[in-house]
This record gives sequence, structure tokens and C-alpha cells, in this order.
Amino acid sequence: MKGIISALLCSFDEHGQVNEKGLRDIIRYNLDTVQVDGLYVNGSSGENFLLTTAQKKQIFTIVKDEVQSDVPLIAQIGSLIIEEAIELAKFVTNLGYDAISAVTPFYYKFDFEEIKHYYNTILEHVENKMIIYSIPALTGVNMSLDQFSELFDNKKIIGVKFTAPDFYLLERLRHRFPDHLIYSGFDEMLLPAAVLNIDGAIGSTFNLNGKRAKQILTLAQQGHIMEALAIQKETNDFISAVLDNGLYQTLKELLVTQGVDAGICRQPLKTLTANGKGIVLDIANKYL
Ligand code: NGF
Repeated sequence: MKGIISALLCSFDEHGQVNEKGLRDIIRYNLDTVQVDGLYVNGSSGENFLLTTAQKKQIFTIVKDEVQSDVPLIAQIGSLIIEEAIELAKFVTNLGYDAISAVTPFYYKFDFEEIKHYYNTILEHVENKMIIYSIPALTGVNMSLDQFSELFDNKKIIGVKFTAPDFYLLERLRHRFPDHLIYSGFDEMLLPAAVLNIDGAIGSTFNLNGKRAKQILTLAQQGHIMEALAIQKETNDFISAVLDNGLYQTLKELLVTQGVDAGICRQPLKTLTANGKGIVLDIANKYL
């Protein structure tokens, strides 16, 4: 489960329903064209926190059916409703997902004991491996090195998806846990994370830009930092254009320019205006 892992986008129709054909198209584009090393399903990029339980299960099922065992699959099952997290953890484990991942519980200001209880409770119910999903900018949950260490005492917790710009903490994590899987989560910061010897990266922009990301990771691992930096610069020109136009909407519309039926986002995420779609064409012409 190392390398460049796409945080999979999902295709929705104008009624907010999963467009199965579109989702299969997105998966095929990731596997056949971008050639990513794995898929992270129902994360932020999959609009997970806007989905019903039935839709989450539908997506997990379609992805496994399309991918089979071609690349590793990680299922994000985290939920504020712990029963839902457990139900989804069991569901994807039965489907044959290689690992589960769960966002740190958010909204209420949970203390660390509560966060630890959340992970350990999910894992009591399921025979699978867990990747913690740490994204403080969206959850408000910051964990210290010692707190990660306490979570890692549970042997089923095998790694972390680290979506934070804290390279001191990332270096300390790598140093203290050489055998845990550490994935970076900010695609625009892949190079500095790669220099710190991460195992891989999980990100939204890899749905389109995964080949450049793979080059950055590989070059950094080989010590060719300035060459990697040139590709990170080009990547960041691409990412900043995408972010300025609306992250998930623009990524989906970019897929549409490549012949992928990527659909639109679920409400309350906006749909692109005609002007926004024009910008997408410019981005596609320049970077794809
Ligand atoms: O989309 C976000 C929200 N972060 C993703 C990634 O860390 C998480 C990142 O790729 C993710 O994609 C998922 O859970 O599905 C950014 O989109 C990217 O670096 C652009 O900022 O922060």
C-alpha cells in the first residue's frame, strides 16, 4: 500500500445520486491512464460527509467490483456516528478492502481519550488494519507525537494519512515509527514530505496529476531533489489554478475534458458556472 494513492472522486448526477457508469469511468481513468498505486475511497474528495450510509455502501461496492484486486483499496469509514463507522468497517472488510481509515472525530471538541476510544472501539469490531486520517485544518483535531504513539499501541493501527503542514511533527513521526505507514495528504507539499521519507501520498489531485506526483516521489526517494522541485513547481501551478476555481468541481470538470463522465458535486457544493468551465478548459490545455 505504498506510492501514489488517489483520493477517489465520485460522479453524481443532478439529483445527487451516484452515477455508477461515471464512477467506473473515474476508476478506469485512475487505473489505466494515470496508473496510480491505489485508491482511497470515500474520503473528503469522495464527498463522504455529504453522503447517506446507503450511498457510501453503494460506492464501496462499485469500487471493489471495478478494481477487484488490481490495486490496494483503502476505505474511509470514519463517522461521528460510531455505529455507522463500525457498520461500514464491517461492510468493507467483508468486501475485501485492504485497509480501513477513519477521520478523527470532529465538530464536538473531543478530548484525546475520546478519540482513542473511537479508534479502539471501531477496531474491536473488525479484523482489518486502520490508517488514522489526521486533517487538523478541517477537523480542528491536532495530535501530538505521544498521542500518535498511544494510538499506535493498538497493533491494528498501521499508519496515518497526515494532512497537515507540520513538517517537524512529520519528521518526528517518521523517526519514531519507521515501520508504520505514513502518507502525506497535501499534494502541494508532496516534495517536502517525500524528503522526510514518507511511504506514499493520498490526494485528490492525483486523479489527474498522479503521474507528476509519482515522479516527485520517485525523484525525491532517489535524492534528485532539484529535479523533483521543478515538477512540484509545475504541479503547484496546476493545483493553485484548480483551487482558485473550486477544488472538486474543477477536478471533475477536468476529467470531463478527458472523456470521463465525472458528473457534478453534491449539494451544497456549487456547480461550475460557464466562466468556471472556461477556466477548466484553459487548465486542461496547459497541464493535461
Ligand atoms: O481535499 C482535501 C481537503 N485534502 C486532500 C487530501 O488530503 C484528502 C488533498 O489532496 C483527500 O483527498 C480525501 O480524504 O479524500 C487536497 O485536496 C489537495 O492537497 C489540494 O489542496 O483538505
